[in-house]
Amino acid sequence: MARRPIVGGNWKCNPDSMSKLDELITNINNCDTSKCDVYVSPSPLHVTYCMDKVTNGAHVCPQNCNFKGCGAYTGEMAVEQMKDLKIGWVLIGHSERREYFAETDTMLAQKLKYILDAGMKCVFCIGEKLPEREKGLEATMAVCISQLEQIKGLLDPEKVVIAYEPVWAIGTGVTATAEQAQETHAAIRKWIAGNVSEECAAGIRIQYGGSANAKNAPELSACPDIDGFLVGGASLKPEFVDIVAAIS
Ligand code: G2H
Repeated sequence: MARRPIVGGNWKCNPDSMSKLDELITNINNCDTSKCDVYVSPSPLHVTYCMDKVTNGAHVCPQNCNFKGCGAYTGEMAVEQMKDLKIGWVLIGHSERREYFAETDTMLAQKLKYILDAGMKCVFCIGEKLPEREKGLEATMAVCISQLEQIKGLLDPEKVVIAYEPVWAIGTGVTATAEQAQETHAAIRKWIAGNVSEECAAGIRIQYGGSANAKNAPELSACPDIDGFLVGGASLKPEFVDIVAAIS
């Protein structure tokens, strides 16, 4: 089954000024979205500004959302608010959210159900840390499976994209080799085939994230089970356009 590639730029808690934000938005608007879905995940403060300024069909995809609707949830963003702003995608489960904000698999399953029930789409991040990677694929997959187990009933290729991001590769400049990434993507897909359905496994898009850049994107994007990238550091640079072009 042909899967349309998808590349996201996760700006994390950047940039530190509106003038730099304008430069980043120009970069997004320079991406060719004709053969590839593109999304950008800005800081919450910048989401509505980006909604107004992104003009090339790229989606604005907040980096997080609440686990239930509007109300007394200080500091949170409800998907009802996002829908009202015509936002269609939200990203959850990033390792930085898991690590620094104590997001658990149970909470993330609750968030994903809430997002999908509201009619929105989701990029759901998973990935192992260095000790598991050093033990090999079986230990790596044990982590990925534990992060997928509670959401397997919610996996729908039309509505959910998985971002496989090995934590040891995030922001370190150490990228998974094409062999490591392909092997893990294929194993995730095989697990979905056995635990959800063959159809879901064939259709669901799995992005690679972790020090992806314009240099390594061509080799990674040639792998049959890699359907795009979730890009952090390199999405803050002009080369993001080249990463999108590499997989288109
Ligand atoms: C992983 C990735 C984007 P980077 O966090 O989500 O960041 O490309 O900087 O490793």
